[in-house]
Amino acid sequence: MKFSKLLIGLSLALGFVATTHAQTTTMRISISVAQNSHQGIAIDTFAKEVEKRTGGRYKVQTFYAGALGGERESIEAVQLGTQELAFSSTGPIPNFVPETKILDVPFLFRDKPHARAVLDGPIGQDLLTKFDAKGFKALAWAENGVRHMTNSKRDVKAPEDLKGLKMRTMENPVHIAAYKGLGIVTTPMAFPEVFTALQQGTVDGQENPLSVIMSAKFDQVQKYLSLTGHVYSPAIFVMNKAAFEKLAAADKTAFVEAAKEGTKLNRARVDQDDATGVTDLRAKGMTVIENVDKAKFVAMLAPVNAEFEKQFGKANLDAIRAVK
Ligand code: EAX
Repeated sequence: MKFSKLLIGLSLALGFVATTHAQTTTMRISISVAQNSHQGIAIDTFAKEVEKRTGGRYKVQTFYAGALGGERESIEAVQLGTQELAFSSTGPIPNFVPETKILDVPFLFRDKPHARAVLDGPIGQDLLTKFDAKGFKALAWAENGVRHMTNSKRDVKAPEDLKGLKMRTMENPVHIAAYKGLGIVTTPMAFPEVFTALQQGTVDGQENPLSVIMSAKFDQVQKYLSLTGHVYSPAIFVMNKAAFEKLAAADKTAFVEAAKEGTKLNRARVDQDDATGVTDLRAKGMTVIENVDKAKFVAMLAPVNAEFEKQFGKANLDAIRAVK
C-alpha cells in the first residue's frame, strides 16, 4: 500500500513538473542587423539570461536582420503587443517617445564612456521611465555606437565635401535636421533597404557605427569611410508594457537584469569593433579618411544647434555635457 501511495505521489509530482514545463511562455525579440554583430550578442545574451533567471519558464526567440521588419515596425509591433520585445537604435524611437530626441544631438557626447555614464546615470534612467506612458517598458539602454559617414563618391574631410551628397539617414528628426544643416541631401529609409539602395545608387552614402558597417558588409557597396564620429547612437531594449506588467515581481527583475547583461556584452563588442574596424574595412578595400576636420563640422552645425537648444533646453543639454 505504502509503495502504491508513493507511486501516486511520484506521478503527481511528475505531472506537476510536466505542467509547469507546458507553461513555458515564449516571447519574441528582433534586431534589424545580422546576428554576428553587437546587437546580435545583445539579444542572444538577453535570451539566454531570461531563460536562466526564470528557470526556463520564459524563453525568448531571437530574430535577426529585419526578419520581423525594420526598427520602426518592430517598435510599433511592441507598442501594439503583437511582438513582446525589440532591440533598436534610437533611429525611430523619438517618433514614439519624443523626450529621447535629445540623445541624438550631434557632437553632444565626448566619447562612449561619457554617453554610457549619462545613460546609466539619473538622466538616462529618467528617460527610460518616459516609455511607460507610451505602452512600453524600457528595460535598459544599450549601444549602437559612434556613427561615421560612408559614400561611393569622394573623400569627405570637411562639411563642404558633403554638399549635394545624397545620403540615407535614419527616420530620426534630429539627425535629419542636422544633416540638412551640413548640406546633405537627406533620404530617410528603413535599415533593411539600405544595402540595396547603396548598391543601386539610389543614395550615394549612409552613416553608421563601424559595428553596423562591418556586419552589414557596406564595404561591398561603399568606397569611402570618413571617421566623422558625428553622433553617438544609443540602442535600447523595449518590451510591451502589458506583457511586462503580467510578470511576477521576481521575473520583472529577471528581465531587467537580463537586459543589463545583454548591454554589457553589447558594449564590449562595440569597443572591439571600434578597435578592429578601420584595419578590417581597409583590408576589404575601403579608403578610410581619419583626418576629418571635426571643428568645421561643429561650426557648420551652429545654427542647427541653436535650434536644438530652443527645442530641448540649453540647461538640459548642458546637464548632459556636464556628466563626467
Ligand atoms: O540599429 O538604421 C540604422 O542605421 C541603425 O543604425 C541600424 O539599423 C542599427
